[in-house]
Amino acid sequence: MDPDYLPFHPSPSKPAFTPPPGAVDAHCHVFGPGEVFPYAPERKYTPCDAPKEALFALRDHLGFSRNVIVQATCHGRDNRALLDALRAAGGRARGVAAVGPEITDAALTEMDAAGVRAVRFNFLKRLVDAAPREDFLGIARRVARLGWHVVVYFEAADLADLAPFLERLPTTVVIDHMGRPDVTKGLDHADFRRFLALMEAPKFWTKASCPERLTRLGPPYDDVVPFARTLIERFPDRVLWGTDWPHPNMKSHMPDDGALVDFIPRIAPTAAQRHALLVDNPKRLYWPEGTA
Ligand code: 0GY
Repeated sequence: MDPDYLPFHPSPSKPAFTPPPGAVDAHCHVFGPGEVFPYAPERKYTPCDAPKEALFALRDHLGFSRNVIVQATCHGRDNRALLDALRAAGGRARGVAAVGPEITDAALTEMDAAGVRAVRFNFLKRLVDAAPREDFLGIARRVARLGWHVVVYFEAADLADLAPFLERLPTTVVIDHMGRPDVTKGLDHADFRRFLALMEAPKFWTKASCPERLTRLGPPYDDVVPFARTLIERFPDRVLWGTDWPHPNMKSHMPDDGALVDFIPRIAPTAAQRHALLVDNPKRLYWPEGTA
């Protein structure tokens, strides 16, 4: 099956910015290879194969130490490619899985042993069919017992409807891609203000990721800088950063991952901010026991 969007960048540049030792790419994916780990029949897009070896090579090329690998919708609730990558990473990757209410406790325990530390609930209508929120709450209560957290993906316009549900979740909640603001509307728009208000509660975290998805101007993503800077300034201890490699569903342009790394000093201008964003924050959430 051919992919239905652009392939990932074949030769990302070496970034000018050197990440601090221990830096974590806290949002990336592995896809397939489809012949070994087939894509979900219910998927809404077919990705290019993006196997673990390519992800680990990119990690090293960009100067990162660790990855948080996030289950994407093209693999549905079949987490085998994710678990395979985690087991191969030698402790240098943690995972965010997608599960349904049918998941057994034994399967959750097995995932925990492989390095899964969270489940992801996806609310993007173009990516998934709607699922009952009570199911999500039940899953969250179960994984809370393992010390896991919840990662959520939604678009800014849906936050008003989702906020009461998010507030009921019993775990830390990490919100993908800054809650996907419409950057043309500016920082003062009601949607972004609502997002900032939600973030005031200490259980909410977010990822200053995906300028390539949020921009209307294209590289070097000037229109996204104020959003990411605002979040990092206001919530320095609760923001993560990730490449989003291999950038599923990118149809306008395919980012150079080296250029994405060079975006970091623009959104986190001080060394202290960058250390929190890239090392301390992800470590607290994904390697609280310490790293080798
Ligand atoms: C992302 C973004 C996207 C895809 C997925 O699970 C997914 O399929 O998250 C998207 O299309 O916006 O976070 O990688």
